[in-house]
Amino acid sequence: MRVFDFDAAIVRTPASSVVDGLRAGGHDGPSYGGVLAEHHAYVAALQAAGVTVERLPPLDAFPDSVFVEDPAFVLPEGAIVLKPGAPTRIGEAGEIAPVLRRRFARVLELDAGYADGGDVLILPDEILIGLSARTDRAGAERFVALAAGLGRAARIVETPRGTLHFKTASALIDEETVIATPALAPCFGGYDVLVTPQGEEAAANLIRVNDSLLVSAAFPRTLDLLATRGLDLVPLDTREIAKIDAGLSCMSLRWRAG
Ligand code: CIR
Repeated sequence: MRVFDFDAAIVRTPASSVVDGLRAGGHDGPSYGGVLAEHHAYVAALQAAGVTVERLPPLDAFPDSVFVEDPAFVLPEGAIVLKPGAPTRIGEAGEIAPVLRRRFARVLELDAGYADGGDVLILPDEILIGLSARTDRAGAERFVALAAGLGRAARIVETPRGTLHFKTASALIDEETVIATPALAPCFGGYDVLVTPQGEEAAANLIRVNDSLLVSAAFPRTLDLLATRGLDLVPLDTREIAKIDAGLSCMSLRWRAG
C-alpha cells in the first residue's frame, strides 16, 4: 500500500462564517458562495479519485472549521486529536474527536503543546512535522511520541518563517518525488524535488490521491511541470479559499480504511 492510497475521507461543509476565516494581512475575505463551490468541486474530485467521503455539518462558531486537516491527524493504524495553535481554532479539536472515535479503533490525543495537522507531511519512509507559528516544540515532540505509539517514525523540521504550515509549501507527488517551495526544498534530501516556479509557491499545496493529483488551477507553469508525470491531473479552483490562506490539503482528512 502506498502512503497516498486512500479510500476514505472526512470533510466539513463550510459554515457561512467562513467569510471571517483567519488570514494574514488585512485583505477581504472570500465569498460564501465561492467557497461552497470550490468545496463542492473538491469533494467531487476526491470521489472521482476513488475515495468515499463523509461530510460533517457546518460549524458556524468556527469560521475555519472547513479545514478539517488542522485539528486531527489520521493513519490507517489510528488517529490523533491535535490541538490547533490559533486560539479561535482550539475548539475544533473537541468537535472532530467524537467523529474520529466513531471511525477509528485507536484515537490518541495531543496532551502537550500545540500542533496543526497542516504541519504534518506523510512521506513513504517517515512523517515530518514542521515547527511553525501554529505548531510549537512541545506539541511537535508529543506528536512524535504519539506517532511512535501508532508504529510510525516522525521527525521535527522547521516551517520557514512567514509560511503558515509545512504543507502550505510542500507535498508528496509520488514515492520518490516531492514538490516544494525553494525555502523548503532542502528538507527533502533523498527525494527528487520539483521546485515551484517563482510566483507559483502556493502551487505546492497539492494532494496526491491514488493515481490523481489534485492541484490548484491558478498556477499554469506548475501544471505544465506536472503534466508529464503520467498522473490524472485535476486542476481545481482555489481563488476563494486562498483568501483565507488555504490550499487543497487542508480541506480533508484522508486515509486507507479498507
Ligand atoms: C487558518 O489560518 O487556520 C485558516 N484560515 C487556513 C488553514 C489552512 N490549513 C492548512 O493549510 N492546513
